[in-house]
Amino acid sequence: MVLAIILFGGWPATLYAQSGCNIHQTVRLHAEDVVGGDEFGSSVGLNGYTLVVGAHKSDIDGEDSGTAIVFERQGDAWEQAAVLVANEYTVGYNFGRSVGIDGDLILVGAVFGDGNEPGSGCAFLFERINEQWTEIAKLIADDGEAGDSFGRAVAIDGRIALVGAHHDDDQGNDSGAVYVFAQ
Ligand SMILES: [Ca+2]
Ligand SMILES: [Ca+2]
Ligand SMILES: [Ca+2]
Repeated sequence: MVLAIILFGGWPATLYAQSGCNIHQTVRLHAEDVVGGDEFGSSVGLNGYTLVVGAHKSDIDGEDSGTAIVFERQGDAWEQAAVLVANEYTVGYNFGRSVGIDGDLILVGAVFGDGNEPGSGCAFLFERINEQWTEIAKLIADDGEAGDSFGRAVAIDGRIALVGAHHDDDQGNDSGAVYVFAQ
């Protein structure tokens, strides 16, 4: 009986299951079209039978634009279901540096994306609609400044999303900040 599932990052991402005291590897995930330097596995998220893996150095939309790859469990296998990119030109964004998932929502951080200022960082919200993952919102900090690293960490639960900006300077150099968004 599977009691818990633990995900480890790194290349390649590997799925482990814990049963009793013994932890054994059950699946080694590979994404299609991943190449050297993409850093697939730099972020991971799991909700039920859907998981998402960041590859924030992917050149899919220009150098280091980044991507996040969605897998869905089909029977005993994890099948690649979507390759997420933002609707805008994302060269250098590092999209996928962080990922969060809850139900039919996925939040993807783009730590060097354009927000309030170029390079202040941003995050993109996707919703699974009719089996298609569709971008529905872009999150930015209204007071974001270049280098804030908004999007280095994200979390989502229901209609509340969190985005970390650990290089924000409001309380001193790189003191950091977390932004809460509610729909
Ligand atoms: Ca790259
Ligand atoms: Ca800073
Ligand atoms: Ca600030």
